Amino acid sequence: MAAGENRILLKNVDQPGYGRDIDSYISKGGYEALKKAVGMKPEEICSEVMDSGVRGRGGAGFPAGMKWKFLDRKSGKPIYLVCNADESEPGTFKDRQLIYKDPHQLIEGMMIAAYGTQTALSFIYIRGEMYDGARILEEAIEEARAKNFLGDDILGSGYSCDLIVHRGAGAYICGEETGLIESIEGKRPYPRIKPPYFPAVLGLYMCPTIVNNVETLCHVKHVIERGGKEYAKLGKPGNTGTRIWSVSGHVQKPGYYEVECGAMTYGELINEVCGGMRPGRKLKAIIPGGSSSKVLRADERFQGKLKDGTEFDWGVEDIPLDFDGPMAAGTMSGSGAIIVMDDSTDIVAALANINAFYAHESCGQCTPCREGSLWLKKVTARMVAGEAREEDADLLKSIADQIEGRTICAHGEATAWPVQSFILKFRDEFIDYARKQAAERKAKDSKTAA
Ligand code: L3W
Ligand code: SF4
Repeated sequence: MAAGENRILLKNVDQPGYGRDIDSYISKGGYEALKKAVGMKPEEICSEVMDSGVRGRGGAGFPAGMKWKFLDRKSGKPIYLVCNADESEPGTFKDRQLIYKDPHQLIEGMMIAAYGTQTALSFIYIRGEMYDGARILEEAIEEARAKNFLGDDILGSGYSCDLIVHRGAGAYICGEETGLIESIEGKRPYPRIKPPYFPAVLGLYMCPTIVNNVETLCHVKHVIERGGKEYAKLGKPGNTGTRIWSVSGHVQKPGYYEVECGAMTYGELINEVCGGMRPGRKLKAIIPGGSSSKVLRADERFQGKLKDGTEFDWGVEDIPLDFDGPMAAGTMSGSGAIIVMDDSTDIVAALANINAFYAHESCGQCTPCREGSLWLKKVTARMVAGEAREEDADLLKSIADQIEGRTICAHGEATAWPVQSFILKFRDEFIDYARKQAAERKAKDSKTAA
């Protein structure tokens, strides 16, 4: 554990002798929270989660207790619980640590959530590439079933619920909750239009469904163990608990770090926990919350008022490491994936890489996203190939502007925001890129003519 971390979810992983088997887990107090939970009323579980203030760790930061409250319990239809383990946002590698190294923590969190919401059947939707993760979960589920932590009449409570592992086939859009639901139903993962109907009302098989991220469901175990109000003392109001940040890029010690929300800034995480920039290099930019989030320049300043009325005047490195800090700076903490870029970064090439990803992963259902993402990819690929034009910055921005807000799911924004923010913040670099290439071409032509 690095200095500055406060490990709750990752407390046992990476400890010498700690296996991912059920005996290791039980030896550290595993499944005690489930035993406590089944002695409580289901509505008490939901109240504890509400009191904890725990927010979704998948990308949107939506309060988990609120999502559970939205469940349509009067429909008479079965309720489903789905764990979103599709983890595909570029830069994100936290959920897989929890699955590969401590699968029972997730299973316990899910069974508590299932009991609290009176779920009829639960699923873990795991990304297709995580073959080992699916096998590890299957084995852990069998161990848990043998000890009656899931299945029929869980711990003699009279409540029964099974847990099914469903493997995806490697499409990013299956991480979008309604695309994921379509995929479990055996269809192409075309996201559904929401609002008006969110999964909590019409989800899997058109029944009320909760979709929560792996990390969120692991927190549920700790909420019940400590009690919601006690859990809420971790972090700060509105940003409770810990978060696991995936840090990649040009730092000395990239990796996953669990930090109490708001306990440090982005700068402290990068410079102290991650060992700072590579030798001789300076910070150029940060993508603070997965490739879908808006890029921040190292020399930007942000001023304004927080929700509680506090005025702020931050540089990038002063932004609090929580949900609301990045929002105040005009971006988002998303899935907690921090991509650090130093002054050696070719910003056009970085955007070309992002554009190629979103074009490849568009499901193709809506025209602005399908066609627009492809054009963005083509333009930046042409720039990187040596055919950049000065007007490309405006062209890219105009394509992105025509995608944002005009699509069925957030993949449209995820495609548009990186482009808009890269152009807004590094416009000069895009223009210089074209000018430099034009000068090189001219020099080459005169040499050939001579
Ligand atoms: C019932 C209402 N439920 C909202 C629920 C909704 C969902 C959650 C958040 O995008 C972001 C996106 C990616 N009644 C409700 C309601 N809900 N209002 O609350 O909803 P929403 O629409 O704000 O967000 P979303 O569509 O879930 C998620 C970003 O995350 N992202 C991608 C993450 C990728 C991973 C990964 O690889 N692990 O998670 C990255 O930053 O761009 O902005 O459940 O149903 N009135
Ligand atoms: Fe598919 Fe893109 Fe439309 Fe989302 S925005 S539904 S990914 S085409």
